[in-house]
Amino acid sequence: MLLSDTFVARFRRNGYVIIPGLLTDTEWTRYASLVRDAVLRRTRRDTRPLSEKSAYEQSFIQCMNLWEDFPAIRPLTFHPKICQAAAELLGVQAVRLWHDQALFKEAGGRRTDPHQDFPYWTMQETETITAWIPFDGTTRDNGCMGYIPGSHITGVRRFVNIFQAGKEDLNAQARDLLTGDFVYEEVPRGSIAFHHGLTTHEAEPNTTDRTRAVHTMILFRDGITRSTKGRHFAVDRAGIQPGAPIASDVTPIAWPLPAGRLPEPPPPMTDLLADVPHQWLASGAFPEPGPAST
Ligand SMILES: O=C(O)CCC(=O)C(=O)O
Repeated sequence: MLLSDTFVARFRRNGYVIIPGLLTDTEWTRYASLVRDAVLRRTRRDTRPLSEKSAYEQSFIQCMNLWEDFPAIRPLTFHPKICQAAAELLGVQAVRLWHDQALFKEAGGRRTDPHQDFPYWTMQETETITAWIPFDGTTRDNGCMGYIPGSHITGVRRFVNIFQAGKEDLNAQARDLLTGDFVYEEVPRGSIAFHHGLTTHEAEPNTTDRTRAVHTMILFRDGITRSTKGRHFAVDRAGIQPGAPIASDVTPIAWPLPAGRLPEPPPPMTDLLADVPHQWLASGAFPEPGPAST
């Protein structure tokens, strides 16, 4: 075991936990720079100021599946210690990657609205976890997360359409999720916050003059099956049918991996481009075809 029983018990009780020391200082610095560069590259054609973006985009810039077109980020997304920690917190033998994503809350960026993650995913079973890596740490001022402790085990599940923030009454949608008070967790640089897919969470606005840079990986128990409803590129790209185990090169095993072997990415998503929700495109979920860049 990599983690102490205390961390595991805290995660199982609260639905989130903050763990120090999974990356070396050298790794931390290197990946911070690589992820920042990748986000700059993905967003280089978007010159809009924050005020012209949608309310959703004002919560964060979202760049998904960086592991596919930025090979230098792959060792972070499939980092053996982070992925092993995720498996231990869930109490499972193996985890797969659903997708990775950078979530950059720009200076002046608004609150991330309260939500659970799991309703966005087309999975039947719920052993899911996000590793949330804030490269400069997070504070109440720059967009730290707030979690409702124990909300992952209340049995409540609710889809909150944060993509339509500003257009829909998200407070009404989220009402059932507010089963307790949010606990805001400042995460020191060097620590990683993990939360369960059913944990209700939000993030504070960024009132500083610096972007809050975060990379995340969403991991799920190997063996979880596709739900009967909904679409998501993580299953549609590989033609996974409802009820079938979610297992393909789009969602590869993240832990355990043979030492030194990282998954190879699937073919790019261009064939699905005609028919995808706009937020996937806006968020860079569909990398441009062409040579991989680092
Ligand atoms: O980084 C944020 O502002 C929100 C993150 C989040 O909701 C998540 O990782 O599930």
